[in-house]
Amino acid sequence: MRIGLVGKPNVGKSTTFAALTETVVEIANYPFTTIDANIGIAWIPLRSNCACADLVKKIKESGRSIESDDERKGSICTPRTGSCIEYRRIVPITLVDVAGLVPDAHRGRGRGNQFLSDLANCDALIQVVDASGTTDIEGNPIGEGACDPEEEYDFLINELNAWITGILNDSWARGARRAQAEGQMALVRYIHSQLSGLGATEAMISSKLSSFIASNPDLDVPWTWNEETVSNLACDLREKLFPLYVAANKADQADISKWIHLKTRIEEKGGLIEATSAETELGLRRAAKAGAINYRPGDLDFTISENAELTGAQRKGLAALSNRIEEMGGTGLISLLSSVVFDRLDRIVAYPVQDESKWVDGDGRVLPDALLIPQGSTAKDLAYAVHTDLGDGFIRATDARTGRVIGADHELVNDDVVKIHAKT
Ligand SMILES: Nc1nc2c(ncn2[C@@H]2O[C@H](COP(=O)(O)OP(=O)(O)O)[C@@H](O)[C@H]2O)c(=O)[nH]1
Ligand SMILES: [Mg+2]
Repeated sequence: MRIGLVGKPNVGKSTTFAALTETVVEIANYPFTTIDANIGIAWIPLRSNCACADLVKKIKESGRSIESDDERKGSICTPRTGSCIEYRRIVPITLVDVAGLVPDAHRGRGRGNQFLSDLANCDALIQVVDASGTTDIEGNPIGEGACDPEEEYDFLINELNAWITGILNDSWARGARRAQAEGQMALVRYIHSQLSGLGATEAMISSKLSSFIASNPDLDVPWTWNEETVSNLACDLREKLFPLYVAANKADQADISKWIHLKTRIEEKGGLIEATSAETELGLRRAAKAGAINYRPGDLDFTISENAELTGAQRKGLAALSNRIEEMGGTGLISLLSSVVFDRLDRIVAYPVQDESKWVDGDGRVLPDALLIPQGSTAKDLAYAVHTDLGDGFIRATDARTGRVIGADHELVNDDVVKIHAKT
């Protein structure tokens, strides 16, 4: 799972990235602070309790005792990555802080080409916009309310569309001619050859192409399509390739009237936009890292640590952060990321194990992996998500909750615990 943070310079991408990954990256108030794409890991809590809660129940029912650890508040799993406290399991998402983007980046302006290649492998994009409108379209500070977040949104969509249009138009007539002799599948294959680097699949292209043709009944044969028609197709493909969600950032400085238009527009089309304050999240993460407060990713508030030694100024700073998140109902960042992953990209969690009765791996680690897989994934898909060898050698699987044997095509559901049997 890979999510790209995109947007014009100076909207708070690097701050968002730093907050979510707790990695200290350069953050400054001028364009092009981010020289190369930063890639990091963001942690999000699963929406349901970790399967170790059920394992605890299972063990208790069988009359065995459990070694408990007060700090874990009941959790008994041993995550290979992330953590689990009080059955709240935190899992990784790859996050890319994409280099700043300016209008006409698809023509190579600014760091355009870097931008385009950075986002090629992303499952979804989160566009960070400056809801407060304090920076112009190229990211230069200009004072409050002088720039409209809607303009930012439109420019980014236009850039993405222009990029894909450019790729398709490159040799459209020649590529589309093949369809004359070989039919629509040949056109699908041509488009696929052009867009496979961006993560497009033939199935995805085929379905988008069919619906595009169906909704434009007056279209002539593909090899005669003009640039505008190809561009309209590119828009449809872009929506599928790079679903785009929006963080209305600097919301701490922006009242809703500044971005309500954009919000209405996006929500009318079924899109997702949420108020965020990356700066607040970063402040909280750093305070938590320093041991001053108790604050976990996704929490809507925090408490001051019992043994924290704070100066008056630090207490004041924390009180300000506390006011902000009370007003906003959290900083919005994890909530947005979680909606993208679980509601929009329809990820479910599955726990592969090697021992179906103890729910451990070969080293005795309890529920070591909580993998996010697309809804509709089969047992064999899960095997591939663990390791190519496990997928290639797949024989059958066992549903560790019921003990039933399941086949390669068995569709998994959220929270499944699965033992995979494979030839090695
Ligand atoms: N008030 C406020 N300022 C923010 C927020 N997020 C970022 N900033 C500030 O906006 C400026 C640009 O941030 P940066 O993350 O470098 O933007 P980027 O160019 O998009 O990566 C910095 O001065 C940040 O401190 C926020 O949520 N609220
Ligand atoms: Mg940056």
